[in-house]
Amino acid sequence: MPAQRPRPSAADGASDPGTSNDKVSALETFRSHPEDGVLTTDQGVPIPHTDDSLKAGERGPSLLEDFHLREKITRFDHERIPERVVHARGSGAHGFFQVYRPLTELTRAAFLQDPAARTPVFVRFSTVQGSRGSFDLARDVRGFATKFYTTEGNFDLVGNNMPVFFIQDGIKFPDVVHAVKPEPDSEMPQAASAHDTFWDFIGLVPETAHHMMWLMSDRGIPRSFATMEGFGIHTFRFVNAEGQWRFVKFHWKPLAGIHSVVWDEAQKINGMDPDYHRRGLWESIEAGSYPEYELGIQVFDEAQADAFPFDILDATKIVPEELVPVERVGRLTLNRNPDNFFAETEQVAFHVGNLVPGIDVTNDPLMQARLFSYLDTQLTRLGGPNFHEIPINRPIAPVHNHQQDGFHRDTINTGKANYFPNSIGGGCPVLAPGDQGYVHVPEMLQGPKTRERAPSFKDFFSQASLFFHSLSLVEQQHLVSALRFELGKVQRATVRERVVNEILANIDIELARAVGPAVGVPNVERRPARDAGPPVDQGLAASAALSQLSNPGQTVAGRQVAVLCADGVDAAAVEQLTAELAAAGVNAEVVSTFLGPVQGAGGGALEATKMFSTVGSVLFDAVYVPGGATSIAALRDGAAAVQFVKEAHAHYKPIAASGEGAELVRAAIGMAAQAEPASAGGDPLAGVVLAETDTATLGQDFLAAIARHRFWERDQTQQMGSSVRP
Ligand code: HDD
Repeated sequence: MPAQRPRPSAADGASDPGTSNDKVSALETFRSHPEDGVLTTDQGVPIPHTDDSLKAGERGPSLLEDFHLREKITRFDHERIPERVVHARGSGAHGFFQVYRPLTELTRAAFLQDPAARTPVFVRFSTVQGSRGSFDLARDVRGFATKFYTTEGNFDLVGNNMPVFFIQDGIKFPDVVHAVKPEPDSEMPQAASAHDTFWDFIGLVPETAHHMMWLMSDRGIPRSFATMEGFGIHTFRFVNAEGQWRFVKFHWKPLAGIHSVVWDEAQKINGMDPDYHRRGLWESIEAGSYPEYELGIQVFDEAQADAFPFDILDATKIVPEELVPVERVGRLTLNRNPDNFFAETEQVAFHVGNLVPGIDVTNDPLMQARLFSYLDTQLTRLGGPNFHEIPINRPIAPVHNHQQDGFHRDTINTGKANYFPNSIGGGCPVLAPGDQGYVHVPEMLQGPKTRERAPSFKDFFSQASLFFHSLSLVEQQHLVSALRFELGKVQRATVRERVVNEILANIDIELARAVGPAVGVPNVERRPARDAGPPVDQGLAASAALSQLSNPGQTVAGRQVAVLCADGVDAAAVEQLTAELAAAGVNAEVVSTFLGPVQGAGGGALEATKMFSTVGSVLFDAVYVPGGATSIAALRDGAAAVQFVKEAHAHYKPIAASGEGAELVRAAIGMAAQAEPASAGGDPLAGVVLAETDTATLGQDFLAAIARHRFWERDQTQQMGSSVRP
């Protein structure tokens, strides 16, 4: 029997491979824990290297003969039954995609040729870390997986809401996922990266730096699925009918802009409505405020790629939009909710290898491992090899082949000819003519069979710094707060210290100084990170596309406004404003102390659909307080309405008031101002639209404020980027 693995304690510095900067010697580790033995395969074969898959050349494709890679990924794929081992919590929607212009010169992909054609799609959004029943507003990466049911078969774009990934080679995927998921002894914490194992991994694997920065930024807590970007991440290839190919990166650009919540809201929303994102998606579609995204492409050739200051096969790197602009080439509209969650959202199976003629992969070693993993994991999750027959996975293109039998076979194959070639079945199905079938790009390969990382992958920090320096001051400040929160939850001082001095300090020394002292690392110093190569000048100081503030969007459709009312409310004013909001796709709900009819001052009634005891301001994007002396007196009597406005104000949200409603708003803001130290400065009335007597432009002004989303200038402390900016 193998010996039990010893439990290193927080004080067990000797066993911590990170206490010195020297590369960990396998022998030393073996000496300190001989009962652990050396790393082996499941067959007991010793493994000297588990960070790179076996490739044909250091930048070449992964090899099928890499039994260590396949065993490691296979074991990982089947860890969870029946929920997905990652991306377990998901929400789906049907829709369609339409291309703006024929992309014939770039690709022969059928669905990218005809602007009149609508290609059906199914999209599944997800969080990565949590279980199926976890909450939506975890600080996490969001999956953004799209299945295009094209006339030439299914194309799956299985992306995320961040353009880079934690690791460079898929062989490390089990490691990063194990590190971020709940810890194996206690199964804690759920859906959170703020724990020792995740940050231990980050400190020891500096290639994670760039993605870690995206996760700590506001991108990790999106306002909704409709207000986040999507990225294919890897470099793909477009191939045209002549066989000419170029590299391509895919983007989804949300028409509603890129918006997030603040961390305080996220934590409250998780308690108040754990289904916040799922509900938002569902209700927007039901209301006809369809989430929409434009497909963006960055196309470049080999010569350009060779000149970039990074390797396009490295999934921890972006191609800055300043280097290759994004062309918006089509639109995705999500317009139908699933009929059945399990049958569709749960059973949908995406696969990076679901490619159509005209789109090909590259030798990105992260992508290469994915090409194996998805189909493999789905064999277990969906109970056998026939899951492509489940309605949500079935292509609209006809399927003819000799695959047969297995669990849950739906198709009834007929005839005797179940092999190719055959004469007794008329030779059917025949091969697709060369100009119609899928042909892989005939790339020349050379190089020694090797487990190595190319030197061109070794600059781990330049783009992490570029990201940080591209953020606005307020976004930088949020990132600092997120790092303080996350590292503040890490119990082992050595882990915190390594992240501050080996990771953050290499991204930006001021960033490290802003975080270190708060998390018990007072002596901040830049120390070399493991295996990191020298920084490579990226040729630009900042990239505007990386800041959410420069992407406010083109529509406010889908936003939610709370209208605070009690009996005696100015119902006419409410009806007028909510009609203006509705025309822009904004949903207004009457919130009161009770459900049901709220009497208007001059007769008539409004319907309260929400009450203070079941909702909070965190579930809305903005607040409107209409007039009506009796209504305002009643609302000011109870603490709930004032607290509602006060909290919305503290979260920098747009607030509008008409008539006597302005009094309540002023009182709430006054209380908010008292709560903040006067030295915080700022403009508390920014984004507060008060129309005491003249309401002519109220709707228009309020909608403009909603489009801004947040008013950070209310509070000077949200601008204190000077302490983190270089
Ligand atoms: Fe993955 C699911 C996205 C790297 C292995 N992945 C999964 C989903 C998304 C992504 C959105 C959920 C799909 C759904 O909604 O059903 N994964 C990514 C992105 C990656 C990435 C953007 C890097 C660029 N993934 C990655 C690697 C591996 C996997 C390197 C393994 C070598 N991913 C899986 C998986 C999952 C999965 C274990 C779990 C459930 C499933 O596939 O069907 O195979």
